Amino acid sequence: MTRSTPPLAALEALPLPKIDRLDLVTVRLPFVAPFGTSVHVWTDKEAMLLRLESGGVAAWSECVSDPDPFYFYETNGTARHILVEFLLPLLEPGLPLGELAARFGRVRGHGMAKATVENGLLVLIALQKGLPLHELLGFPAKEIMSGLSIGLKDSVADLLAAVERAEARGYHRIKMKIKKGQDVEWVRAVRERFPELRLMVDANGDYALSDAARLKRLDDFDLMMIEQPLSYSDIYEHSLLQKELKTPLCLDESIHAAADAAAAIALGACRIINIKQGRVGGLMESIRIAGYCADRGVDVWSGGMDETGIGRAVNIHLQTAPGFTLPGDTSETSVYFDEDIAEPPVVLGPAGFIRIPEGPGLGVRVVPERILRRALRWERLR
Ligand code: OSB
Ligand code: MG
Repeated sequence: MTRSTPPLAALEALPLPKIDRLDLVTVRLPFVAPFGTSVHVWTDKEAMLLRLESGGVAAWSECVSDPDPFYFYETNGTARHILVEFLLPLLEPGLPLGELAARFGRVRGHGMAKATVENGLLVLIALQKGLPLHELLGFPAKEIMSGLSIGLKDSVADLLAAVERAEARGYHRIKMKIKKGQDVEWVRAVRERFPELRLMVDANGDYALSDAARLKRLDDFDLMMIEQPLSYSDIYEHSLLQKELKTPLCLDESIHAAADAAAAIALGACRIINIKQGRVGGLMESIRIAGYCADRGVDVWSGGMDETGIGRAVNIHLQTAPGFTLPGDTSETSVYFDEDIAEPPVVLGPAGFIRIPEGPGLGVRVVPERILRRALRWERLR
């Protein structure tokens, strides 16, 4: 039953290093352009970073929550609360990572806060062993597929221009955001202009089951999938909708853990799953879900939270795991930031692929001056 399930046991057995110093730093980076969705328009990235230091080695990790609860219930504020009061006090030198995950299990939900710690520890251990993160996870390097998420635009002309730029750049697939009243005609315009494009849409939960007839019209456009058309917490109604549609549904917001993926698959609520490592509680749960889905013929891809170079690199390493068969929301840094806090930026290679950053840990270098310049808050916890 667990054919593709990779050896998580090796990761669960890793002993925690002794943490000499712990810092939480909140940075704000302006976006190159506002990012519009059916739930909110973001104009900058406010990210909470965790810095773990052990024996002179420092690892950075990014909490993927936003300052607001418009996409997901966790916020930078709730994540800070959960980290400081409940998760970080559970760290203990020598404790196996799997036992830490079990201790974290007592805290219900708050996957983004949990992921911040688990991912940071994995990066720290990788750095200490001199291994690239993907190698510590147990997966060989490979070229990572690219994908771009295009936000809601003010006009069809703007949308077509954005798609044209992305297509010329070589992205492997393009996702466009939709919302009620900005859907069928907008998708039609893109499809007519780009008949061959690998195209999908993301509604971020804007529709109700009573909109099924409208959503069914999207079947005409050969979309790879429709992401989270119905409510952010729903699985059941997606299963009813999927029966009505030819186009595969993909769940994002509704999937918080392997158990949700199992329920969604059993109910036929989707044929594809978007795994955001933060939303599901970290790299290990992401690998578990991807393996579970692979065993059942369900494709998965890595979502994104318009992360800085730290979270972006985590998503890239994750995609070496078995099961990540589709291009994800892994785009070039320049789509979001003129200047990131990590180097080098993500760029697309000639065939649209992304190379895994080389070197131990994430393979990217966090630039301290840039963090200092962008820091809203710097809190030393230990
Ligand atoms: O629904 O996938 C989403 C960004 C923020 C919140 C939710 C979503 C997104 C994206 C952008 O679509 C993905 C990215 O480029 O990182
Ligand atoms: Mg989504």
